[in-house]
Amino acid sequence: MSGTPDRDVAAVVDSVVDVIARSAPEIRAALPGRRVESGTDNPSGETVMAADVYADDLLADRLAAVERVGEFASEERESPADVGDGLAVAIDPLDGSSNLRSNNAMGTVVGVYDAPLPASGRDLVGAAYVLYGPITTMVVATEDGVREEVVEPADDGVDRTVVAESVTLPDDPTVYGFGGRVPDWPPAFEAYAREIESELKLRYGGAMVGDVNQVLTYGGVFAYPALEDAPNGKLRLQFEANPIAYIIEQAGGAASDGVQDVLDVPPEGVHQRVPLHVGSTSLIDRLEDALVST
Ligand code: AFP
Repeated sequence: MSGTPDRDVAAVVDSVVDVIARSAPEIRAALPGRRVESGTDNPSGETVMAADVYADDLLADRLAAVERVGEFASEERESPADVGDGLAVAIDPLDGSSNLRSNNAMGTVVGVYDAPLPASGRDLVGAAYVLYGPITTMVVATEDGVREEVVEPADDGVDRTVVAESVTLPDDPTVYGFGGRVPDWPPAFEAYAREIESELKLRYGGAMVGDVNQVLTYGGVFAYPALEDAPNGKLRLQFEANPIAYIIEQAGGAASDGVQDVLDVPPEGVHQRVPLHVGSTSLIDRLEDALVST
């Protein structure tokens, strides 16, 4: 798998992103009728909504059929599936599905790795997220940079319009959003949060993709930190943290688990969790200073 010629890698990433884009209008259209719990939990022990199942099944079938995709893994499935020879694809099919009942933002996250899963973030060759907001947008990161597209349904499937060719975080940070409950934040993170909240505007919607997109658009910091009772935080390295870290770093920002670059976190398990802090480099540097000084 590793050492795939660059031209092949780019073509496979394009094919994977095309599947995500073509599926987005169908996933969005399926949401209204799937706002109920499926009755099952995912491997992380979280409630699975009917919409999670729909998105996962749709994307699994289509991504497994992409030429030169050899491995597929999902936040909703116990272990990766061998689907042939080629790159590895890891997805969170519907991020923020708890927001479905309250009709708030949700997303789909995908990472393409040139290594067997679980893989290091350094093995990512592409990543993307779809944001189901007032409009459907898709942010795509490759070695060439980050672009934003508007994705709309069309008679023959989907209309994709690139609205920003080279997305970078603004120089001046504006917003922040921190997950978990304040009483569960370790003291060092709480002290950092108090500094940040005196400087920036709170934007927290409960879906990582929506909250990260605020940071990408306006500059700032998003974190789902280590908690007193969950030292590895909540977000999954393979499906959420690595792809988001790759996107933010390709856009000129930074991503940390509190101690090191997220992309350097050693992969130990497919569903391993990791504290995630991403955004403007200056704010991530301050976070690491705050956490390592304790
Ligand atoms: P769901 O997919 O279960 O809604 O979880 C979303 C998520 O994984 C991530 O998108 C959010 O940043 C985080 O959880 C929100 O967690 P809290 O509900 O604890 O704030």
